[in-house]
Amino acid sequence: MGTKTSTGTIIWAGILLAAALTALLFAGAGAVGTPFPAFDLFDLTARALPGGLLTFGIDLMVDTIRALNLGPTDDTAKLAEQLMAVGLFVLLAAVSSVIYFSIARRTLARSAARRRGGLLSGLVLGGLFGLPMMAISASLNLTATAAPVVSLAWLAAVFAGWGLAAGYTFYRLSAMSPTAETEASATALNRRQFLIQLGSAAATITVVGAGLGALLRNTPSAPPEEPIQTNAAALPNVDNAVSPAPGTRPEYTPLDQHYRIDINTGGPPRIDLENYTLKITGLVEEPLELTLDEIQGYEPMSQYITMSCISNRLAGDLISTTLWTGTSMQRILERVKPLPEAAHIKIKAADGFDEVVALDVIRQDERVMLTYAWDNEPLRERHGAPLRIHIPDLYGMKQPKWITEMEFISAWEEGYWVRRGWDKEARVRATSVIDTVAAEAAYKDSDRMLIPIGGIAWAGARGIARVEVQVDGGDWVEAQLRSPLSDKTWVIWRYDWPFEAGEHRFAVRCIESDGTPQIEMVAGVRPSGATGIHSVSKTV
Ligand SMILES: Nc1nc2c(c(=O)[nH]1)N[C@H]1C(S)=C(S)[C@@H](COP(=O)(O)O)O[C@H]1N2
Ligand SMILES: [Mo]
Repeated sequence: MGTKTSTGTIIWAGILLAAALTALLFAGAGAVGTPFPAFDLFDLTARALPGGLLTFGIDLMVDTIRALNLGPTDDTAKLAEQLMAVGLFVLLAAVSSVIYFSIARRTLARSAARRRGGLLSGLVLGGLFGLPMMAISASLNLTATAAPVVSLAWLAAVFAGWGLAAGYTFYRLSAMSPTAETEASATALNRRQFLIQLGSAAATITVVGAGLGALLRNTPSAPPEEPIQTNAAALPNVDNAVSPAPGTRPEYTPLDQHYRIDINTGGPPRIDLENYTLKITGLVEEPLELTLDEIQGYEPMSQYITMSCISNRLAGDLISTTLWTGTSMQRILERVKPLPEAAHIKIKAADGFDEVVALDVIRQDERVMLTYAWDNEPLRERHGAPLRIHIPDLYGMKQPKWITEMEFISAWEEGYWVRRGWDKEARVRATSVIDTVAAEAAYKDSDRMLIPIGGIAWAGARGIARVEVQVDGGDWVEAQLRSPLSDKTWVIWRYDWPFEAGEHRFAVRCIESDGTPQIEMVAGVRPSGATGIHSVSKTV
């Protein structure tokens, strides 16, 4: 590359090549299930980052999503994460090739064997960038379905191809550098032609590859085998006299809408369900491996459960309710017989996530449950198939999905998010939310007009005694409560407000079963979960 090849051209070529590389890798992941190193690199980065920085990044993302009203927090955040992963990867590849171009420009430009030198050095670039990426994917990727040799060969070929393309680009750009004034205009034309060719080839690969990858990627999971019951008609409180105010969220979350949060950029870890076993290790009389059939052989128990992410903002959408079915952990304890010195279980998951639960908690509460079904169908992949745990009264961060091993240990340890600065206990904070001020559903009651206001209140397994509503800073008035689906689900409340025209401010608070009032002081989600009073303004 001579003096006429501007830095701008070099950067432009680097970006084009990096985009094509990324799209090819993405297409391979979608078409044949090879690893997508961009996601693996991002997982590596996210896991290595200090907890505070990571939380700051996630917070920023969630706040942006909420501020811009970009849709459900969980899906949008996952998409944002994936776009950031792709951006980081493209950036790294582009920077690598720009560095390569500038080194080659200094060392090779005058060499007579520029073509061979370009291709060889390009191959070296491919190796220097590709080999670490392949190592990261080899050790971190949990989603690839292709055979390891296929993945290896494909990644090696794509990175080598990218390196060769960079080498060839260097050669073409440098070969066309003008050596004398007279050739200047002809070579400039050549260079422009080559750049146009490079641009269109790279753009085609990028668009086709990205499209193909996206198209083939999310093969929808098979329809549920036998949904036993998903309709509200069978819910335990159908006959309750208090009906939700119009616009209140569904009391029983449709499974497709249940929130989903986990640490995996590229999707759930793949688990071979055919050969799955749960390993029980550590301080037990009988270390063993339990098959799914064995676990399902115990008397099943079903519980309606509301679960929330500790990152759920006040009135956020990271909270849902469904029917959980599984085996009480007490049955498992009877089977494996913990040794006297065992005090906790370290629960390990296929994606590297882990948490710890005390044996005392299990002994005192039969409802701690190894869960294999949700909404009367086998647990879905994204929600932790084949096994996850339920521990009453705790935020989702304490409840691993995709469980592979339970190690009985003597001393408490910090779990995945606790090591990253979140609450050690993560007991849920009581919360209450206004879902609707249903002005359009106003109705006449004797001589007054009433407007139904409604929403949810939840205090984990501690239960809700009372919900109160306040209008324009006036007295707190008691709302009606619908009987909840269970003692661990949210309660639907409703207040039919004597209507007055104008703009009004509505606030809600709840009181737990034992009389503890909801914390009114405003706190953000980190480290212990959000608190504060939810209020909305509306002109009616
Ligand atoms: N293995 C594993 N389990 C996990 C997580 C994870 O990242 N990996 N995330 C936890 C968090 S933070 C939450 S809020 C819940 C969410 O469960 P859901 O996605 O099924 O709603 O899963 C928990 N269990
Ligand atoms: Mo969470």
